[in-house]
Amino acid sequence: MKRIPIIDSHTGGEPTRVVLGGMSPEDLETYRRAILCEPRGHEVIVGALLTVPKDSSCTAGVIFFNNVGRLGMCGHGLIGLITTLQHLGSISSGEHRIETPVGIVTATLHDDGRVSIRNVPSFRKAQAVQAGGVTGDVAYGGNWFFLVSDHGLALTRENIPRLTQASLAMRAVVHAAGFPEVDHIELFAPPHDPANHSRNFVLCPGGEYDRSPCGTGTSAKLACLAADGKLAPGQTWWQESIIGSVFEGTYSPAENAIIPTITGTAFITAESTLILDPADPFQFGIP
Ligand code: PYC
Repeated sequence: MKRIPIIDSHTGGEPTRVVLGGMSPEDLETYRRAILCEPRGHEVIVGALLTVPKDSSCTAGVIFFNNVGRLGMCGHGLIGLITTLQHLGSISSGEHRIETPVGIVTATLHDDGRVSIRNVPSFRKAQAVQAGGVTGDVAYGGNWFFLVSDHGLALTRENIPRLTQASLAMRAVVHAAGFPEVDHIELFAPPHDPANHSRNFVLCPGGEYDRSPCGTGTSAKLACLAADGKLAPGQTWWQESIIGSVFEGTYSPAENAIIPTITGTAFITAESTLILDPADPFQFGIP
């Protein structure tokens, strides 16, 4: 029997499954779907494999993965990871450097349990790209996004199947338009709660939608707002998700980029050990 210890959490409704051991990064493709997907989980979960950092100034390294592959960075996942490390008694309040595949992210664990992540440099690559009847920006926030406001769709939970189909179609057109790196689509509309600035719907690479406002997506949004002169350094942006959860975003300027800081809260939901039985025909998940 193979045993993989995990801790589950959610950040703004979006689940993170931290893998504490039982495998190395080289094994990730073998166990990726076994860890995340049915029958032990579901397609929405983002995995976070703890690794030994190459940079000794870092508290930990992490590789994020989902139902279809690896992610460069994951904002909600990093908030979940920090909360998990606190739950384990491995860290306390203060700053912690975490090594991700796209660079070092500095996380601050606040005394009240909130976590702020100072993300990798984020920037807008292309403005006003025409893609199948909509116009949007291509931007990077640790992952690649196509950000659209003129979609004409209602950002409501009842409309999620339609938003998903429309976003999948947009992604195909954006790829054909010369931006094959875009793996997330982010749709914007006015917030439902007037305390916030905006509401979003984020399609993830594997066809699921982010329940949280998406940390890397909010970073990409801040980069576009900064490029348009619509948000000043240090000013707060409140981003609401399709289920109403909220991230707080600010940025500081950098060369041809911004450094976003995203704040949110995660909650631990389970401590568990996954068991892979060689006699189980679905030990590696349902293909
Ligand atoms: O929070 O950055 C994020 C994220 C990416 C995919 C799902 N969540």
